[in-house]
Amino acid sequence: MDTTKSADMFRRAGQVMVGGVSSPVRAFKAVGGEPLFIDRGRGPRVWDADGNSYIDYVLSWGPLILGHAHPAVISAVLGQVKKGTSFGAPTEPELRLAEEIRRSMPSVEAVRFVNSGTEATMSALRLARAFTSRTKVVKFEGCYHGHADPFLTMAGSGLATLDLASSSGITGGVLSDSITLPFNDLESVENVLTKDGADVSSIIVEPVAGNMGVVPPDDGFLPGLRKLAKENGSLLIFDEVISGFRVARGGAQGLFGVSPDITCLGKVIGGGFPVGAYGGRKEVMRLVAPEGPVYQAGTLSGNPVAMVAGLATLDNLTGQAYTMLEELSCGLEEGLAEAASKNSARVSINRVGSMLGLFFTEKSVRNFQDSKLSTAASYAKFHRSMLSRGFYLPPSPFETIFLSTSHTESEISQTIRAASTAFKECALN
Ligand code: HOZ
Repeated sequence: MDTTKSADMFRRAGQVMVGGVSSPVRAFKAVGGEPLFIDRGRGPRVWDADGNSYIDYVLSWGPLILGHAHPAVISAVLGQVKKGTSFGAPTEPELRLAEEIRRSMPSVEAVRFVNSGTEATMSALRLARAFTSRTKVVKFEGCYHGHADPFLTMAGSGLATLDLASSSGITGGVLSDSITLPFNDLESVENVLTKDGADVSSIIVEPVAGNMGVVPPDDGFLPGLRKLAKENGSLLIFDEVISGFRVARGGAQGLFGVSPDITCLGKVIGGGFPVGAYGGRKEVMRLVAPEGPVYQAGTLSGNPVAMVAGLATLDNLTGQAYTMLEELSCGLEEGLAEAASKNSARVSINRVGSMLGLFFTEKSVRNFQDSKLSTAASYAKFHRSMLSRGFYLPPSPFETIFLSTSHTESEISQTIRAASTAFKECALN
């Protein structure tokens, strides 16, 4: 496969962009080789700068649940662009998207749009602190809530990929307000609340963890968090930036029947444009300016182009679309498991809807420590082998394999066939 143009551009990018990329995981450090420069995408495929085509399972890290360049999204975006791209004033599309979110997620009685998941979680924590007049936050190892200071310890995604326990540049004071516990371990939450509960403003969790590979909540974990938070007078924050509108129309909270106090959203609700949102009970949200004293603002917040792209995406996420996604994703899970077993590759697969995590360990993965048992070298080898055959997987074992409604059984069976060979290569080493 000729990737000369990507290689040239990566060299040029290295001169003028930090690490040659705009976000660390994209640098391919965990899988070796160099990032591809992507030129275009359509449906389940992307094409790199050299014209090579790949079946895409990154999907812009989750937003593109309808696949690339979906006609309804493109037409909505073009229609809005012709009318104007940003007004810094209220628009009907943001109102309609807020109404749609409210309909799908009844816990979100009022919402505030921002520009990224990071802004959403950072603002949600500020709000929880204001509402409870408490400082500390309980969070979980391997969950990733964007790159605001309080969340950057023992986090998943890029930190896990680069094996960083935390980030430089964060004060000890900030970190001392964050309590990080093992995912799926209710007992540790109970212990912390017994000891420090009076200081705990909130418990934040990815209800389906998607930044340490995919790790579903154990039965009872989310309801347990709900109960403990309530008893302690803390707010429960669901970071549904990845899972919102992805694992079900009502997100993980709809799927598992647990209502948080605050929900953070992003990715799918922007249909491939920069977006974030946080929302929850009116009693909590009315503390946000201009109704209340918690300040938070943004020039491009509720940007109409992102809003119409999100609306077009949600319009196309029918019940049938979710059923189809479930069937396809189940087919991929089963096919990969069978291919691995036939080729003596020791893997464990987690899946919730169209989010799939592939771990090179036999142990079933329930938390960050388990996910770190996945052999990094095997994932890297598997990734390179798949890429060379035209399959674009996340360049880190600590990310999610995503499917879209544009993938079909044909792409799934091609993927399973290629994976079979790739697993064989991994098992030989
Ligand atoms: N926030 C993404 C991980 N869940 C990574 C995005 C990127 O590096 O582009």
